Amino acid sequence: MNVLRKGDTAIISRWFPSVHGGAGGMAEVQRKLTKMDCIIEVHDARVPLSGRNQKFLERLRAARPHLLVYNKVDTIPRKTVPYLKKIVTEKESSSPFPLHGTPLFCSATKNKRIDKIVPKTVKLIHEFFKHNADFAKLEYTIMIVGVPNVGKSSIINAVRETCTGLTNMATRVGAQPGITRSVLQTIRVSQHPKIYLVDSPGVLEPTPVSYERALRLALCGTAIDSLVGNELMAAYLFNFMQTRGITSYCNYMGFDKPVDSLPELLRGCASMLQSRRKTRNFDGTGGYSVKLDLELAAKFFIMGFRRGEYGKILLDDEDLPSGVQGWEVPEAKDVE
Ligand SMILES: Nc1nc2c(ncn2[C@@H]2O[C@H](COP(=O)(O)OP(=O)(O)OP(=O)(O)O)[C@@H](O)[C@H]2O)c(=O)[nH]1
Ligand SMILES: [Mg+2]
Repeated sequence: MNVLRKGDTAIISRWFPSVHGGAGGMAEVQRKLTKMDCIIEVHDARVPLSGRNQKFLERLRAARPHLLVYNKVDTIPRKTVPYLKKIVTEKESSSPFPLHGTPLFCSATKNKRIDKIVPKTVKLIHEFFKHNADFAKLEYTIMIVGVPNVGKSSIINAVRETCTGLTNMATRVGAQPGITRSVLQTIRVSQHPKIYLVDSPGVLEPTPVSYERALRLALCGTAIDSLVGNELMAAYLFNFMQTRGITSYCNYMGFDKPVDSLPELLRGCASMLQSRRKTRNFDGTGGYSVKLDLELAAKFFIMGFRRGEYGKILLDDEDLPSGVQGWEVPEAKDVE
């Protein structure tokens, strides 16, 4: 899983395609970046290492203050956060352009640490430009960048609500990747100091390091499911859970005990959902066969993960110290 063969990178990069803005979108973001006072890079806390586009970010950090934000912290065990901060900071310390400040872990939908974003950003801007005598500003424009579906627009809405009390959505949010289609108008999120946030489409293509990392990103909804394939994602998720002894899918899927293989899981799930697919027989008889809909079962299994039904699960868990688990699962309930 970890070693990419020739051609694999091309397949993987198709999973994160131009619908998110592609080269045009990236160029648009880069053009706008030169006018920004700061960049907030947003990631999904379940994959704190898998989704970074290192080259782009290093170039960026040389020119602008940059805050690294991990959103959706509600989806990972709270005890892993201090370790993740340390792991990310250590990995970045060898970069020619190390991180500005410490990464912030927050949740837009649960309103966790959203109130820290504006003060942290203003502090970073002041530190970055402190030797620049021309830099005396009363207002700041900040762009939010990141891979698709990590919650960039949700963060803008949440910051705006925290700072102004306005609860209507200033920018559209959705569970599919590619909701924000172009660099949008600036949205004022704070009056004192005057701060404008600029939303952007999820144009940062992750650098594909391995199939494993690409599949983790896909499980978090940053790719187009139909291009990756639900059964491939389900196979990865099942293997991930099985190797860690996570069996919390049983309640959600109506199993009274863990299953041994993916086919068993998908067949059991399709039977539980009573989902069958009618397919034409190509044997000249003109008849039809009815089979269990395993594709739908795979989607259902993945959806359970995305909705947090199996508990809080950190996917990039390899670097945690031994004895610290990357998952926290609900108590097993008796199946009726
Ligand atoms: N669990 C959880 N879900 C979140 C959080 N923030 C956002 N989401 C969900 O993540 C999905 C994507 O949110 P968006 O704000 O549209 O993400 P985006 O990065 O702007 O996406 P694109 O514009 O498509 O690139 C939505 O279903 C949100 O409800 C969070 O803190 N926790
Ligand atoms: Mg968006």
